[in-house]
Amino acid sequence: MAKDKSQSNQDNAKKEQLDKFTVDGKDKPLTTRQGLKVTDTNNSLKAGARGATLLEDFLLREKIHSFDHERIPERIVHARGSGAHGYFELYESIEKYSKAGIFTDTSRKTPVFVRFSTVAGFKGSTDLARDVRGFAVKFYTEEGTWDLVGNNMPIFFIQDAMKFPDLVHAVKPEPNNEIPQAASAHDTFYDFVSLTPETLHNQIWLMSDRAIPRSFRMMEGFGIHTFRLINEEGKAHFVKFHWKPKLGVHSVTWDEAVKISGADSDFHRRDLWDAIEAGQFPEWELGIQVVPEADEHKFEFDLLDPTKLIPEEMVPVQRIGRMVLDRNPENFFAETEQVAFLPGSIVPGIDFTNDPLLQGRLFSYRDTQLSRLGSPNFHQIPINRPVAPVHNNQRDGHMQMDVPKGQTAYFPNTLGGGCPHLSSVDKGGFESYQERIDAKKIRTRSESFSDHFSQPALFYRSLADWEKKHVVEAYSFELGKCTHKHIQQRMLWLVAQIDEDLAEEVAANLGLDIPEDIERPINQAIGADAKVEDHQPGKKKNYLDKAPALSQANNEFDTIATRQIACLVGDGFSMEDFDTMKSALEKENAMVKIIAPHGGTVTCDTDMEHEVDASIMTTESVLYDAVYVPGGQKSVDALLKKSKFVKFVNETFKHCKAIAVDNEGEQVLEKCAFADNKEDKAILINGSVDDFINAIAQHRNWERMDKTDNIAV
Ligand code: HDE
Repeated sequence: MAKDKSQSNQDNAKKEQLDKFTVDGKDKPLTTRQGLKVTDTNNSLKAGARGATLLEDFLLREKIHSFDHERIPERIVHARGSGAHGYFELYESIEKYSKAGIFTDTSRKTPVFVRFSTVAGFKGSTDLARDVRGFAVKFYTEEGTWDLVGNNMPIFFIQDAMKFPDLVHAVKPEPNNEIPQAASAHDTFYDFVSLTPETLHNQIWLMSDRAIPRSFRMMEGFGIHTFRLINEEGKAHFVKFHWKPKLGVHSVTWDEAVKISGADSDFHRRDLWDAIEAGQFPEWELGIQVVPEADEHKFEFDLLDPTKLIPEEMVPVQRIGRMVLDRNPENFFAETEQVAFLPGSIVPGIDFTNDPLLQGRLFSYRDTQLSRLGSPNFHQIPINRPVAPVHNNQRDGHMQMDVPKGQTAYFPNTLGGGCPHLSSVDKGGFESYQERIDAKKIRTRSESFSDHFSQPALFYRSLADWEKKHVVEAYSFELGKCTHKHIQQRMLWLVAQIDEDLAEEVAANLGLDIPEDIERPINQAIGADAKVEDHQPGKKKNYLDKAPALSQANNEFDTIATRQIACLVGDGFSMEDFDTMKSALEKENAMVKIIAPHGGTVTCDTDMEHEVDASIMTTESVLYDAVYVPGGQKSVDALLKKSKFVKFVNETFKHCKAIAVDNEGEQVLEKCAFADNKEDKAILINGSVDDFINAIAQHRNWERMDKTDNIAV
């Protein structure tokens, strides 16, 4: 039953709700928190102009007191994040799988708030850390809030919530000196990883380009755990959730990541903000992999094991709807910082499984909000308020914002007319899926969870050569930062179980041998009495030669929308060259930025003034996706006077990006270290604009990679 979308009262239900709490000081007098108008907020009340400040000064005390308490604890993990508002809409009802309104009503535009994050770094750390990215989505549905709190990688490091504090303590800065910040490349992390082979799958993803995305807008998202969808008849299907970005999945190189961290540590945050402000709304499709309950044991891995993915080649991803982010928050703290995601927030039609990691998360998130936001009433903070009505008998606590009416706050009651009343399942009441459980109480790990090598090996096999090279370099960097040889060697042995060639290349870079064998860690942490030999990872299996969907080489390369193109010019540049290129790029929604020897304006050869976006002193090539140098002798002479322009182009080459020059612009290439490499398909000399656009859409020309090692920048 599809109604006209413009009539949907959910269209901006969350926005309308937030608007009621939004405060705007424009054209208003400054007041105290009690509403008293203020005449002076620059000087405290004193006895004489130079004299002692008076305790009486309630204006000073209120201002300072509020300031003293501005900070709240940052998230223990995922502290650094960026958020945006948007909506989700469904293509076609999937009622055969789920009865959730969001999955059956195609007329709805469900409001969402999304927060992307890094995991290990503190709140002020760099966006470009090598790390997993959080991808948390809050759906404000008519039946209650559903939080899909995922990551940009489809698997997790550990299989059981019990190990989460150990994992996080190992990767966070070391406790004695709080070093290093936002980095996994240190001893404690690899000490833990090398003793915990279940981490190896997520670990190799962490070594891949997925860990250094070009943009939040160019990342996939995954719910990771297997969940359940429940239909109207109460029948369940297993499901994995995927987010597929419209702009494709793209990353930067490690050399760029390191340099971006210095040039603009807010790179991802700014990129998301700017794209939305420019009306280039990021978009993802929601995909589901559905497995009938009867097929639960049909796979060579356990569906409940969060260190395993279901290859898309075995169970295809069905794209069922799309999410668009179209509005930046009004206030970072009120919205992005105070948003509280709870994997336990689900709606009828969606349910959990017994994945032991998911089960632990159901407790942790609500718990952590109490210390982070300070009160069980955190759901009343505007960003966290459901758009579905809320009525219950939970009362009081710090910062109660609502004023619950009536004499009763208990159930059952007669004095309150039995209200708020219960709902039957057919009136939308939630009922847990009635899974049959008949088991012994036992503290252990299922044998079916013990295969730790097959999927990391499948992942590595599925990568393109350039991606494999990046993985080798990442392991070499990370393990090279470890200062204990026994940790490096244990890691080399484990990596060799995944792929011997990979381990050999890393070992050569470290100047170490791969040990024949190592003192085996206990695979499954089952206590002091465990026999080491009984708890080793299973033998590597090969149930699929390659899974092409795991490689970034096999994704969308058909758009240059929002790509940043640096146009290097000085006074006197050719307006004809510039204008032709700029209009063609902007037609494809790319962003053309003028980089000049100075700030202010530059004048082209038709005497028109153009606003400079950045002077060469304030910017770096790593912040752009491609470079263009138009003709104009005077302009090129000005560029060649500042060596940073040549460095800029050399670096663009090194990072395998597209380069175009027209007419006199070619003289800049002549000064570059790759001047004898101009045959490259992503270097356009007086070439066609379409070829340049296509080269940018390809993201990088990785065929160039072997020629970049000797470019010293
Ligand atoms: Fe989280 N995680 N996590 N996590 N997680 C938190 O909750 C936790 C896990 C994820 O933008 C915390 O509100 C445990 C997997 C995201 O606000 C905390 C376990 C996945 C975010 C917590 C996991 C995630 C968090 C810290 C193992 C991907 C940021 C602050 C059992 C499916 C949400 C907070 C945001 C945040 C606990 C494992 C994703 C401490 C115990 C697996 C995206 O509660």
